[in-house]
Amino acid sequence: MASYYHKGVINIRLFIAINFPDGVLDKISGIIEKARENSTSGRFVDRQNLHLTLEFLGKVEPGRLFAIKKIMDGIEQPLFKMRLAGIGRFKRPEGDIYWIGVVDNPALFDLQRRLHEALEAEGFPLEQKKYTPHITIGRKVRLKEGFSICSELDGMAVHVKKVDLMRSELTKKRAIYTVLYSKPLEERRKE
Ligand code: 2AM
Repeated sequence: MASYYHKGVINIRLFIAINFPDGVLDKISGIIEKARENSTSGRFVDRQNLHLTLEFLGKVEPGRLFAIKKIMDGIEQPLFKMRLAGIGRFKRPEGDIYWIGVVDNPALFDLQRRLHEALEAEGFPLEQKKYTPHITIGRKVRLKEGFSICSELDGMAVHVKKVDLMRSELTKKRAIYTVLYSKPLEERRKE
């Protein structure tokens, strides 16, 4: 608890993400359900928590929210299309992490890089690891012998029309994510 407090202010845990339309969430949830039925253990991500993170900010003073919104308002990236890729897995002794990848996409990487640079220039301490776009679907997962998660959405198009500032509250049972602010991406201007 102590780490939430700094000079008497309660910090909030934030990240910036792309959330998905219902059709995409339905498809991913279907994959998760099959995996859940064919697993012996695992913490699978709830439908409403599925997202693609652009930047994880960690604990931030509420007074800094305005600066983040201003940076998001400055995004010049027009709306774009990305495609989902296959299932990835990080092997872990306690059970594996499974995720859905995204087909290499210059608009996505450009958006992420610009956000990252703008947030850093405003003094937000960010992680420096290489950006690997992924949608986590389950953690600590052990699948039944002989079952492997089949993506079914390889190549599925996702139209990215907005970028969301998310609050993350960690409870004992689950994470609760709330959209605090949305920045709509604009139609590409006609020449
Ligand atoms: P993950 O799915 O790979 O765990 C909210 O926690 C989102 O921020 C998740 O998408 C999570 O990615 C991402 N994230 C990135 N770095 C994080 C960190 N150090 N701690 C928690 N979440 C992080």
